[in-house]
Amino acid sequence: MIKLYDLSLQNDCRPSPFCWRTKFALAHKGLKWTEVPMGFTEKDKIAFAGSSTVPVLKDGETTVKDSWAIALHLDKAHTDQPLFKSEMALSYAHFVNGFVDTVVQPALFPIVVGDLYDRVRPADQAYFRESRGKRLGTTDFAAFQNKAREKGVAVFRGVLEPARRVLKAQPFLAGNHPAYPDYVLAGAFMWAGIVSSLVLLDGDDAVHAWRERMLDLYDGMARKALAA
Ligand SMILES: N[C@@H](CCC(=O)N[C@@H](CS)C(=O)NCC(=O)O)C(=O)O
Repeated sequence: MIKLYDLSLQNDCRPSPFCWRTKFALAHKGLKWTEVPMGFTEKDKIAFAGSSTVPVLKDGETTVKDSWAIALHLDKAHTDQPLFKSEMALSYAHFVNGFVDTVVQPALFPIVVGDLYDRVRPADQAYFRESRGKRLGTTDFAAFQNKAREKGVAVFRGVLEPARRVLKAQPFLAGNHPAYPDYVLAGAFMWAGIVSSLVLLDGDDAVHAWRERMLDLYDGMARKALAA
């Protein structure tokens, strides 16, 4: 039995980009799992894992925290349908993981932070204001977002250029079939798409067509979450 601890916002919507990496990875491997929703201020639920962030995965007797560590664990513990088919595939995925963590998501955060705050559960708003306010230097997230959007959407599209070049040549970052590099980038789009109606991509962008393919995967798992 696999249990995934996932961040929950208002109406139990689940935008965590890191948890989406894990959900895609589990679906890729054909594994079944149940989810345990957790609010920002319900860290007691994941204290058993020694973690203050999600995803946390409980796989039988094994507990794993951190999305990258979870991906490595899944391939070791469940060898069918590998996420990483070679040492080189693993290295490429690791690179994309770092690229999304340090470039893509930081470009996205300022342009959706106001919308994100609006979706945080009332009980968690003070925590979000305090923690994200420190990071941004303001708690007026709506004004910060408005200002950030003046240039931020173009900046965001710009940072996607390395992915765009690959996706002009092939359907998925991993090649003809999706794998972990795709799940990592798709997680960032799920984060934004679940909390915000901001149009991030032009319709003729190769990244747009790829995102549609990602939304269709695994019986439309991600598309259903966006529509909810
Ligand atoms: N490096 C971690 C990052 C996980 C992370 O930052 N998760 C966010 C949710 S998107 C979280 O749990 N935040 C809790 C908080 O900010 O208090 C991973 O890849 O799992």
